[in-house]
Amino acid sequence: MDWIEELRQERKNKRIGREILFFSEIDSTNSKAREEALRGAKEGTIIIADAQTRGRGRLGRPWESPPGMNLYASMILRPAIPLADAAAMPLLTGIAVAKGLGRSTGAAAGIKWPNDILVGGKKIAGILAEAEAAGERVRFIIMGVGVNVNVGADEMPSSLKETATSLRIVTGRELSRARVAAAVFEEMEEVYALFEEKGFAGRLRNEWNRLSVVNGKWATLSTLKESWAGKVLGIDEDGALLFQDEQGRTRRFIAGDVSLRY
Ligand code: BT5
Repeated sequence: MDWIEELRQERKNKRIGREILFFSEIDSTNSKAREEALRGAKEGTIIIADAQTRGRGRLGRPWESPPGMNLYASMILRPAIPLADAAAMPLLTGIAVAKGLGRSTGAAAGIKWPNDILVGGKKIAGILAEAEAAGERVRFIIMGVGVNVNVGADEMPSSLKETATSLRIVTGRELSRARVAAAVFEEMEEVYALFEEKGFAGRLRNEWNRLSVVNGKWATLSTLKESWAGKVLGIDEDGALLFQDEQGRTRRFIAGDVSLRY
């Protein structure tokens, strides 16, 4: 049985992954998921590709997506929430990915705000959220997840050698993509249900802060306009990152990139 069939069996009576559309090569699973969502695909439908030719990150950055070894998946979600609450979606997906990787492989995965998943300080997975609104409400959200599962150190492009890793590199063994994906989707099923029931502010926010690798550290936050250095206090109820500078002034950021100052 191929890994997609194994994953379908695993998810068939669930909500997240009840339907899985597979492509051996595609430009970007997020683009395909958006097309399918516009055509009315049900919540929980997942698009998976073996390879992406134009896998992307935030701000048009590329996501390396070689064939035959990793996970590239986009979930179609239709949460009944105002657009203003959609900022929590990538954060709760970060929780699901970090816990799913831990559960399926034992890797100690943490989150670097807003939603990089790191093991041993190196990026092992990334998340790309793209929402479509209908007035003030969310029509659908595409949650794209890329996980480096079996890519080897020697197969990484040289630009990523210092900053990226994979589950195979950190565990020293070849892993089943079906098992890793099933664990991530199962965790997603749980955090998403909790989010719908109770929102992000309570348990999910605590869980996020527990998994964060930047809390309590000195870091620099860069946006397109500025850089700001301070100590990370954690995320607030809206998912914004709180910083405190040397003078004790606090600031909150809703977007940007964090780099740790060692
Ligand atoms: C992300 O963006 O980390 C989100 C990546 C989401 C990828 C998934 S794959 C399935 C779905 N379909 C898509 O088209 N996308 C999603 P960002 O935080 O902007 O990080 C991008 C940066 O990460 C790049 O500029 C590189 O420095 C680095 N990078 C690229 N490919 C990588 C890889 N495979 N592993 C680790 N780092 C990578």
